[in-house]
Amino acid sequence: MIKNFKEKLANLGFRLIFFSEIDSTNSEALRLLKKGAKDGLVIYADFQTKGRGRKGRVWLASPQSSLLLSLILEPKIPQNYWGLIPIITGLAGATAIEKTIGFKPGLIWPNDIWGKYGKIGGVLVEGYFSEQRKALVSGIGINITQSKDDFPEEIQNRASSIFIETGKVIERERLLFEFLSQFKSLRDILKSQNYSKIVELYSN
Ligand code: BTX
Repeated sequence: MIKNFKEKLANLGFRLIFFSEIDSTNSEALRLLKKGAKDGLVIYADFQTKGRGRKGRVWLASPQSSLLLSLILEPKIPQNYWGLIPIITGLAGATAIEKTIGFKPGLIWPNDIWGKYGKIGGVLVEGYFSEQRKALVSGIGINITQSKDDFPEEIQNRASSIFIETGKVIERERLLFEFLSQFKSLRDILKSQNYSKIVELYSN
């Protein structure tokens, strides 16, 4: 358990809403944006009944097995650089895994996190554009505790988890905190418009 968790998140510029079950954290983030939710809100869940991947695909994760969250973002950078948001989300995920457990996963462009035994994580970024506001929802799913048998048959040979890769179990809250810390650092680099630094970090 991380001490003063809420306060530490607030220092990073985030507020968190938790759901033990939700259809999809991205869908909830889009609904909350409609109701006026602001930059820095994190929608975090134990379980999704309709977790979404890209292009109408599904994201499958059994209860409490994974890090599942979406960030509401109103990026303060020119809109033609918003395409870097999926990149920094995936990079924050991969770096957080490395910092938490010492295992460095690979990143496959644009937004997949891979280990030796398959895909460990994925990123889904969606836009919210109304007359008044432009915002993004950046969602990430990272498989933490699953064994191969825990995945549905159709993805067993392609899906992996931190446990499968390392044989170790990590505390989800620690990964959550590390992910948000990494995301904040990368976002600060984006804000300073040092775009080449992002490309450099992504390529290493
Ligand atoms: P993607 O379209 O690249 O990957 C989806 C594909 O990956 C599926 O078609 C399936 O083959 C495979 N797959 C499904 N579940 C898993 C899994 N747990 N591990 C490995 N492979 C899997 C990647 O989409 C983007 C995923 C984003 C998920 C997050 S979770 C929090 C947020 N809320 C939400 O609904 N989506 C995002």
